[in-house]
Amino acid sequence: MKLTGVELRRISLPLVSPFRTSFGTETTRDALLVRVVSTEAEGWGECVAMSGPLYSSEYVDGAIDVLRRFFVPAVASVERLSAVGVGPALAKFHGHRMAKAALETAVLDAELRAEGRPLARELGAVHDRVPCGVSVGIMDSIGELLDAVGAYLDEGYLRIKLKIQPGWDVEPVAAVRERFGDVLLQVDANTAYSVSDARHLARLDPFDLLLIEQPLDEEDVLGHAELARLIKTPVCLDESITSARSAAAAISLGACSIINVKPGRVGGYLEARRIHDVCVAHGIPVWCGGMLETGLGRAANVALAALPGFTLPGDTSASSRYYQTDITTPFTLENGHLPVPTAPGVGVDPLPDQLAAVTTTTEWLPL
Ligand code: NPG
Repeated sequence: MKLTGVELRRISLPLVSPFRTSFGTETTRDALLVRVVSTEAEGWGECVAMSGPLYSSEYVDGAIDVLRRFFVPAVASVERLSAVGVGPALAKFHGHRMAKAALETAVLDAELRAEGRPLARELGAVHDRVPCGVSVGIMDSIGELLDAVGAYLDEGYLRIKLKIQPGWDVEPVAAVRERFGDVLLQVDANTAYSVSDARHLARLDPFDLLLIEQPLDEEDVLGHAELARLIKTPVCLDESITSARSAAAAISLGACSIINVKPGRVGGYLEARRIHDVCVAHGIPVWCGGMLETGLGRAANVALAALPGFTLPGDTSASSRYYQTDITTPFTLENGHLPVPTAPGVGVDPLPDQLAAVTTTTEWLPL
């Protein structure tokens, strides 16, 4: 494949309700879309970086800069580019995995579209629909939280994830358990605790949670191993897992018994599949995380979540959980599941009017 140009398109979509985590509150999804144009086809990738470096060190302006200055020129110089060649072409550049993932996904999408092959089949998917959970942000009151959880359960979500932080943990979990019985329930701390909080976190043990996600700092892998020995709730890692290698190390150290796979965090769908394979080999369940993706990123995440090792419901919610109007045909929940796209590539296209309405800037990089 020969690339003829790359478009960097920034979009801004209002969320249907503010999403509060231990690192901040999002009211609008400020995101970057990468479109590659080749002689045979075009392809799309969604960059999951946020406006500010709060979830990880990456942020949208940084992603645009590194793509424009380093990554796009590096792939432009590759003869006969294919998706598997993107990682090696960018390997000399440190970090910026979300930006790398967006470019690799766009190239992969173009390649698969040109060959008429769906992403799900390419990755090794074995299901035609995936079970869906929903991530529920921190709220001002328990009453507000119970209303939100109740509404999501009424819509059919099969698993609830509660965002927690010091001061908002045992009480909301207890309230949700009491009101909604044995619903599948897990919590996500986004690094808000330290290992000295182990005794406090053990107070979550009686609630039979599926997992606690990333309680400690992303670099504190040994701390997670220690915590895992002190609490009964299974420890799941998110931010700490940036590659198949770091997944293998965390598993070997006993730092986690479950892994959240987010393709953007790990540099793309090809590395995400390698993490899946490492986890399957170790008997570690995985599930697909979410970063408030539009329909474009969601389509690819749903394809990944259909691999055999994804045995827990993902943060792969319906479009309506995030946006009044998505930029693709909306994903809608059917009995708690989303359908795996079957069309070539990521399997969905941005709707031109919707896309134009939310675009804030576009930059065309001719090659
Ligand atoms: O459903 O897409 C979704 C959101 C799931 O909670 C969710 N994502 O830490 O996993 C996370 C969190 C997140 C959202 C992180 C946005 C960073 C940005």
